[in-house]
Amino acid sequence: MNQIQEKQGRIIEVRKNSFIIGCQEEEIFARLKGGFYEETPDKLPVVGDYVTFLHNPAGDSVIRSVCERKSYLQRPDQARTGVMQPMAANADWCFIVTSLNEDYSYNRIARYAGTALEGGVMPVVILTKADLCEDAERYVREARGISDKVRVHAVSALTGRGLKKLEPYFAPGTTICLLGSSGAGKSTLINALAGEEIMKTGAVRKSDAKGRHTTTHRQLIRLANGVCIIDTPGMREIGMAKAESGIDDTFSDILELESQCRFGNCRHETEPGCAVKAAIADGSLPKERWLLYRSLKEENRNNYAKMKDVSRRIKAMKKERERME
Ligand SMILES: Nc1nc2c(ncn2[C@@H]2O[C@H](COP(=O)(O)OP(=O)(O)OP(=O)(O)O)[C@@H](O)[C@H]2O)c(=O)[nH]1
Ligand SMILES: [Mg+2]
Repeated sequence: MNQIQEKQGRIIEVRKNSFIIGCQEEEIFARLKGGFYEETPDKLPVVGDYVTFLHNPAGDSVIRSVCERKSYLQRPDQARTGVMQPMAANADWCFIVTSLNEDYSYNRIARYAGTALEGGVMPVVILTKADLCEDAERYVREARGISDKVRVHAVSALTGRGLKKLEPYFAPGTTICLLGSSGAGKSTLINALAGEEIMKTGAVRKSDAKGRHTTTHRQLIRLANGVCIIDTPGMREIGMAKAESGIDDTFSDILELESQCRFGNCRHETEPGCAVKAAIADGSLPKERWLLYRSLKEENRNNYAKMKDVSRRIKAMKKERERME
């Protein structure tokens, strides 16, 4: 009997004009109901979303609504058009995957941490390829200094080093989203943790250790132990926009210092009694950390202003279209 039924499922893949929903053991192709096209991009289903849909065993199933999210990862799109690109919904942990070679960057980890915290996801820095690094512990210490909100682990999928320490994150019902550069070892890590080759992996260039975008789309994988993993294609960069509170959370030590300045509106320039300047002078706040905080906040402000401008223009165009109709 080909009866159409309303069901609930989870988005496991987003394609150009269709979605794949995981529902019990089935994978169901679906499209959006018409009304979605009036919505802003953050209202559209993304990998990890729970949705209600009309299941049509004989044809197209139709997504009717997106359930309330407990977390949402997004970033400004790489073309810098002033719109946000959704990455994943309902993740509990965000594994920030960085390999211990040229890929490692304090600045980039701070950006990912800000993005995760802004989205309501706990950041965990996974320093991969520890077998290629002589002093992995030095990087672990440095990465821990990025924020008291991040946990840090050095691992090697090749030797198995550190993988046991990741087990506590794998409680049944948990969703883990992996973010990082191409070639950082995201898919390899998933395979190592799953104990089987679920994801395709690819070699990195010898000259600069960069990958070649082996994973090409975001995908949710359900492991046998009841854990869901969202693998994502490598990112070249991670810009800051709409991440004000995520940046503040990452750099909460600086916020604490700012609150101790003599003047509430201290610009940390020439004012007397500035706690930030005092901390830089006595070495307790590294100057580079302060400069990074300032530059991320400024980038965030500039991108946000651009975004508001784009949405104003879209609204004006929509109004004009309606007037002409
Ligand atoms: N030596 C060593 N190589 C590793 C390790 N983990 C991954 N690699 C290698 O790094 C290369 C890239 O790994 P992938 O897992 O495809 O990287 P990815 O992050 O999924 O890359 P994209 O899908 O392009 O985003 C592969 O050649 C892996 O074998 C490790 O722990 N040690
Ligand atoms: Mg991959």
